[in-house]
Amino acid sequence: MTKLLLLGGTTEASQLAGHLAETWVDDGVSGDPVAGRQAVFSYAGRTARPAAQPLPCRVGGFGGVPGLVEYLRREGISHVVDATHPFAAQMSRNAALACAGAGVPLVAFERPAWVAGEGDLWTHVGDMAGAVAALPEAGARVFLAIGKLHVAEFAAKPRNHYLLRLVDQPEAPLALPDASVLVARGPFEATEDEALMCSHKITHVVAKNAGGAGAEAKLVAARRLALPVVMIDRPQVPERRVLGTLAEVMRWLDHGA
Ligand code: 3Y8
Ligand code: NAP
Repeated sequence: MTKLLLLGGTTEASQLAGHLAETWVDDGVSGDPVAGRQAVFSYAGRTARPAAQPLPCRVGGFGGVPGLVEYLRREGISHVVDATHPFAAQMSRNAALACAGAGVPLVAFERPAWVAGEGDLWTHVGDMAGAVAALPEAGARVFLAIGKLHVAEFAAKPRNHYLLRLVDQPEAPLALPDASVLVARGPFEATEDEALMCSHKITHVVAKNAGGAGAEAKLVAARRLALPVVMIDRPQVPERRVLGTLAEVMRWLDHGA
């Protein structure tokens, strides 16, 4: 009996959920799930209206490592795929520790990091503080497309203008005195991001090295506009097996390969 916990929140997670919904549910005739194979999709609950998934879905934290161990045991989870974002380091850390503790096999399904190409003007920094330090003291017009979690750190350089792109309308006033907010959900298109950055007279872009296509548009636009990009490198996560394609994940699920 296979019962998969799919830790989601990214394009890869949605891709896998769609594939499992097609191949792990019935043949359309019997109406019963294929004997012995189930999957549950998990969101953290960070956004107001997360995209619907074609699998049974749970939303919210598990309660740290102990909560996740308890969940794995209570729900009889036999496999975990960590398809969270490369910056969801806490979740990945908890999954690695909980699966080791509960003896449940785990793989990460993760896209490779972006690498600077011809014409890219990137400055690599190790974390958000490094990104703030890399910006001018004043006069810059910064495209902050990093979500809302770390916006307050940029208040250390209040004399720049910030364009924020958020998934939901902020509930509280922003910690930045000179900012404008765009509410939009990816994936984004390079031509639209180029037009957006031109209309806002952007001089700098701050990005997480998310990898994948969903957040790449602003990097393509920055290259076309010859704008500098402050690239935040990925946080450290514990050693675990990382698979890069849907086919590899399915081989692992179906044959343990
Ligand atoms: C809640 C689920 C899918 C997944 C789509 C991907 C692509 C579009 C691009 C920019 C960059 C950013 C942000 C981004 C992208 C995909 C993917 C991706 C970046 C949703 C989603 C959830 C989240 C959480 C959200 C964070 C924020 C990060 C916005 C759903 C839409 C900046 C990351 O306002 C907030 O609180 C936003 C929080 C975590 C980063 C942060 O730290 O603030 N993602 N994003 C998931 C959950 O609750 O478990 O609402 O439908 C998913 C997606 N966002 O199914 O197609 O795969 O990366 N998400 C970054 O990459 O830098 C936007 O604006 O250019
Ligand atoms: P995080 O900092 O690594 O996790 C913080 C806590 O949120 C975790 O300890 C866990 O709570 C809970 N959590 C995170 N992901 C979860 C999931 N998929 N299911 C259930 N609980 C989850 O995570 P984050 O960076 O805030 O990301 C939250 C979600 O947004 C993830 O699903 C991630 O894939 C998605 N996302 C994040 C980014 C990003 O830039 N960080 C970008 C795109 C999408 P407990 O400890 O209580 O279990």
